[in-house]
Amino acid sequence: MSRIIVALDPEGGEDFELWRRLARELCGEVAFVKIGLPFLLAYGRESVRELRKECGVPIIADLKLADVAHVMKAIASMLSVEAVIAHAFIGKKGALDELKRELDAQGKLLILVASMSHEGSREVMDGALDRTLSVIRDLQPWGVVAPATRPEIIRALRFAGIRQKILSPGVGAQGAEPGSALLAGADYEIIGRYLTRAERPAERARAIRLIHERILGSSDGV
Ligand code: BMP
Repeated sequence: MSRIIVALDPEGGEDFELWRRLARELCGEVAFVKIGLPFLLAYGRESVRELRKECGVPIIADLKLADVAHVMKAIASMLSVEAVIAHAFIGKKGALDELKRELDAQGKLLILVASMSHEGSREVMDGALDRTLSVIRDLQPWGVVAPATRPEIIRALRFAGIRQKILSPGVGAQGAEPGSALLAGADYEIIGRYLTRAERPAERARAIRLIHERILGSSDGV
């Protein structure tokens, strides 16, 4: 089982063929593909279907939803994906509680952002981590996003008893070493540019999987 989630984030002007090729190349090496607003704005909702033709792994829509319930529910139902990321800090009532019910009904997974990989996450979000954790405990999402760039946050979530899958961005281009988030207790490492800009993406993914395997033990079959 791979512990890599590849983030496909166009930065402007790339031909869709690039992502088609990357998906084809990386599909066998990753657990999930993550797309976000850049991908959807560049290529449209239909592109998700095109992506699927290249790659059978589940797709995560990372729109970091942070809105009132009816808007988030509408967005979630328009996306043909297996999982949806929302911000935890918006709270449950009139927002995440209804989104969770809707996603459960649609058979989609909810992933909540607890803390982010950039420095500014310390300014507001990390100060509210205790309250964010109580939202996570109450809602029991499938997964939680916590930064590879600050592994102490991942450890803090595990110490606080969070049993959800932890998905950690910040590996590679943002400075965290491959494997460092898994070492701290995460389940998956979200990796974008370090893979998508590599000369040989599949080769790099295999090298990362070897690191993961060494950390988790080969019995995991990563
Ligand atoms: P990259 O590996 O190229 O830095 O990309 C990181 C990916 O993880 C991007 O898709 C970004 O939206 C996402 N991400 C992040 O970088 N930090 C967070 O705190 C949460 C994220 O979802």
